Amino acid sequence: MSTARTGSDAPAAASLHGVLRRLLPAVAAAALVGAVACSKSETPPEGAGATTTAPTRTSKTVVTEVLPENKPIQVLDNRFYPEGAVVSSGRTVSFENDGRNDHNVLPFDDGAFAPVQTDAFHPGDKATVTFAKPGTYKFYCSVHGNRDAGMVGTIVVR
Ligand SMILES: [Cu+2]
Repeated sequence: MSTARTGSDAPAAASLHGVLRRLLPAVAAAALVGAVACSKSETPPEGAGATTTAPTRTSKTVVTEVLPENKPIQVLDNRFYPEGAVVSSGRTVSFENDGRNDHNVLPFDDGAFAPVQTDAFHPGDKATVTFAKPGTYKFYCSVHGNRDAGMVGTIVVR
């Protein structure tokens, strides 16, 4: 039994090796393309400690757009607009439910800011959140998503 087993395993391992060897150039090429795309979108400052590990970073949400003083974060069906914004510390950000559904605005990290609850945020409602300290505040609507998907936004407080 054991000899039959090793007998059938060996060719499988060998062919896997062959497959890997054939795939390797393609994988390397894909990684290279990814690295180029990454460095292009991220544009790391020259000589600012950029290392070869940089391409592994997924620059998914780099928030740079400053939220104008009188502009709210619109809460739509089903997204926040803008999805990300930079504000100065101490700023009160207003959230406006411009959708046709109830929504809420919950911090990823419980207690990071006072949440806007669903029963206080019907269509047409406005709510304000004050961000006292600098940091990155991610938020989501639990009615239409979670921390990983759906209605998710980010406010960067400087
Ligand atoms: Cu929602």
